[in-house]
Amino acid sequence: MDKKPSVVHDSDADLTVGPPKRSAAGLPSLVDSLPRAVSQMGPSRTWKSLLAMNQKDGFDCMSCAWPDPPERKLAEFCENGAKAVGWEADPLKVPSGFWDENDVESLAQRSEYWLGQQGRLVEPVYKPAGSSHYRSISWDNAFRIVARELNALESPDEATFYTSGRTSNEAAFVYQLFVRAFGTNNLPDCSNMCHESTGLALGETLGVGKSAVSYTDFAKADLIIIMGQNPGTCHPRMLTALEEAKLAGASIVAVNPLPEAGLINFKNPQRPRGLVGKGTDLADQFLQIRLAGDMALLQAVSKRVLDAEKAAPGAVLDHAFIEEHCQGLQEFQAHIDELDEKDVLAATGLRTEEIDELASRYLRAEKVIITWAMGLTQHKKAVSTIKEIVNLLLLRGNIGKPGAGPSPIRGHSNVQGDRTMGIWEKMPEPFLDALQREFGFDPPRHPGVDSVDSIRGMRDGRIKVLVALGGNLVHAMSDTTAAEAAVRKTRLSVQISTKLNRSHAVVGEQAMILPTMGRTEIDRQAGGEQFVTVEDTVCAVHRSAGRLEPISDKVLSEVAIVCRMAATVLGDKVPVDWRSFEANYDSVREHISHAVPGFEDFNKKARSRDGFVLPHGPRDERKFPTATGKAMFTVNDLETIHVPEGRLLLQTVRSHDQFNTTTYSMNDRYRGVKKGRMVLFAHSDDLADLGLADGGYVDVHSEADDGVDRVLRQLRLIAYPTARGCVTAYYPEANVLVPLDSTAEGSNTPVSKSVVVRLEPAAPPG
Ligand SMILES: Nc1nc2c(c(=O)[nH]1)N[C@H]1C(S)=C(S)[C@@H](COP(=O)(O)OP(=O)(O)OC[C@H]3O[C@@H](n4cnc5c(=O)[nH]c(N)nc54)[C@H](O)[C@@H]3O)O[C@H]1N2
Ligand SMILES: Nc1nc2c(c(=O)[nH]1)N[C@H]1C(S)=C(S)[C@@H](COP(=O)(O)OP(=O)(O)OC[C@H]3O[C@@H](n4cnc5c(=O)[nH]c(N)nc54)[C@H](O)[C@@H]3O)O[C@H]1N2
Ligand code: SF4
Ligand SMILES: [Mo]
Repeated sequence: MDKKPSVVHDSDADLTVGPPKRSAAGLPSLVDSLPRAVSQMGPSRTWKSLLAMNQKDGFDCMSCAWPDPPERKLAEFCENGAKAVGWEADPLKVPSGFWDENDVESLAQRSEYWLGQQGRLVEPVYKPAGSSHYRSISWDNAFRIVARELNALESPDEATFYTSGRTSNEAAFVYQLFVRAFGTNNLPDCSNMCHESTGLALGETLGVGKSAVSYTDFAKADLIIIMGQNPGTCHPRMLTALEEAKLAGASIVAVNPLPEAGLINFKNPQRPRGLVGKGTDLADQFLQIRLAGDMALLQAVSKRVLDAEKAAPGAVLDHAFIEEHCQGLQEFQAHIDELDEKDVLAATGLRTEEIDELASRYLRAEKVIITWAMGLTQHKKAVSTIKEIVNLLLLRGNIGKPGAGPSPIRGHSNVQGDRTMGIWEKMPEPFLDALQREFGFDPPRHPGVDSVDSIRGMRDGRIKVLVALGGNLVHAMSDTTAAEAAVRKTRLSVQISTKLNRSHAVVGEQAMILPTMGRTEIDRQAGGEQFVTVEDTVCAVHRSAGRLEPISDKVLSEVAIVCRMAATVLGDKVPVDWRSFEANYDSVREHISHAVPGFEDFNKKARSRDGFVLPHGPRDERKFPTATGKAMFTVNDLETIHVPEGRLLLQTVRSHDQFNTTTYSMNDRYRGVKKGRMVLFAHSDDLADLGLADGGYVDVHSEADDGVDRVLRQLRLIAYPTARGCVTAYYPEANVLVPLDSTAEGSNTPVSKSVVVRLEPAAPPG
């Protein structure tokens, strides 16, 4: 077993627990975000950055992938966007003496919060083999070491190149080009742990793995169903779009084990009434579903729709649409006919009347949007569940018309764009062909490894070098203990980062940190000031240009780092002019415009104030680029998780004051928790059944069949209005409980939202 220190958590000595909130945003969000930003950045940086955020000539919010509305207000950001800017634009720098004072092992004993508070990284540092400390190094020497290690590998597949979804299109494109020219498709990304299940399910059934709606569709919908998503915290400005939809007559249904504040009521801080008034009640119906019950629910609603058609033939299904555009209805119908309502009620924990009500809302609506996020994608049957969303929508032609369609809501601000640019371990042949045409080298054709398989490869000694363009792989990954042991086995780990995190403390034999500029900063290169572009969750691409002076003249942009690394590693192996890419990002965009469909005239379109929307066959013309050319109904076998007596199902979620592995503060205002994260939300009746009490402490053991006892110790119990049988803890702390081999069928995404656990009483910490 690994003897190194395990993840350290901040003290919960001052933890307080109050009732959960019903409303999201309003005055508290402004009170919370602005003074915090001012104290972090100072007033001038705060206004310079916040007023430029999400404006047509400013920079794109680096927090989530929610789109900008067509018409912008003076202040077009939310509380959590302000927190993200404050975190990045913090003028504090990691001082040069820091590396002597803190060896790598001591950094591994610091919490994620502490690491993030040390300020911006401003110089490249390197830890040689056998040394306990990082030390300052020149950029040139840093790239030489990377080149030495990469070129010493027996095969390019012995290296893996991770990307987190904040990276711009331009940086992502040059990065994948470098990696493929080096000779591997090992391009795992955070999406492997995020919306991979979505891409696969939508790709197979509709031919395009992206949202089939536009921003303006929300206000045109009759019904919006929000499944497995917490927009009040994770996509706060989506609540504005939902409020607009609601005021235009839409009804809204929330499907979630937790009564998340934003789903129930929204006080729009952009409206005077929203600041002090009652707000808008958003959800017309709240289905408090059991974890992983959505597939059963969706099948049950489809069954009701099909039964209604039987009762009134010709009057319920959209026959014209199905005949012209779809395939597989009969098989689907035959399968759904067999659905047993008892299984549905057991899997969902819902009452028949609740499902009837949702079905009748669906039947009354002409235009339906279904949105989802991690509550659907991080389950064993995630891909099948999302295919059931497609089945339900296809029945009544709810795609390719205004106000209707499936709409996955993506996480990181440019995670979707990174994929479009080729960050994927299995990009399709036409993309690789285009690279070959454009750059004159033959990219490798065999698929690479994803995030989970990268960890397996490092664990088994097959992968010896890890390069990460952003992110915090060891702490975002499932099975923290296994992931950390794996990374520690590498020869070299390289992190390109803005701020410190656990992936700088849990490293290979040699380690390197390369500091980079963030979105808020002005990017000056030999060819003048540069801008980058990003793609949001509804396929809109637009430019982003920072307004603040860079934190230090020693940091480089991501594009510059990747280009210099590529030039040093590859020499003249491929005919690519990396220097011209770095000097002027127009030259990168010029290549993108030839290689990536939808980006023709990219340099011109990127300069238009409104940006542009990528083509999407199903959305625009009901054209489905699937294997059959039709939208596919699919047959998916229902499988309900067996939870043994006395056990519970655990999900891991984000608090209101974190961004993934970054902790902004120890609070989770909407859920009533202050100054602590080591908590477990559980239903009071489940606690009573187990002989446990609110305020008590438990050790949480996950029950996997590989015989490993994975445990998270001393969580404080909070009696909470969650679905019965379901408990909730915070990510990333609870990642220790998710076995590496527990992944979604097809997408290999860690199953972070349904882990069978056992609770054992424990002493309070301290
Ligand atoms: N402030 C902030 N914003 C963020 C992030 C952040 O960390 N902080 N992260 C970004 C990223 S990368 C992503 S991917 C998104 C994540 O956005 P979300 O997916 O909204 O985030 P989670 O906290 O994982 O919340 C999952 C939600 O799904 C519900 N849920 C869990 N399991 C089930 C289930 O089986 N069925 C149903 N119906 N519901 C379920 C949970 O109760 C919870 O409300 O947010 C992005 N935006
Ligand atoms: N148990 C559990 N595990 C999960 C999830 C879950 O819900 N539950 N969610 C999964 C999901 S949806 C995701 S997306 C992943 C997230 O996985 P990652 O994307 O790997 O993690 P982040 O915490 O977003 O990465 C934060 C780090 O990125 C760096 N950074 C910030 N801005 C920039 C920048 O502009 N450039 C560069 N180069 N670096 C920057 C900073 O150093 C920061 O510490 O985690 C996954 N893991
Ligand atoms: S909704 Fe998302 S992208 Fe928009 S300002 Fe808030 S955090 Fe940023
Ligand atoms: Mo994500």
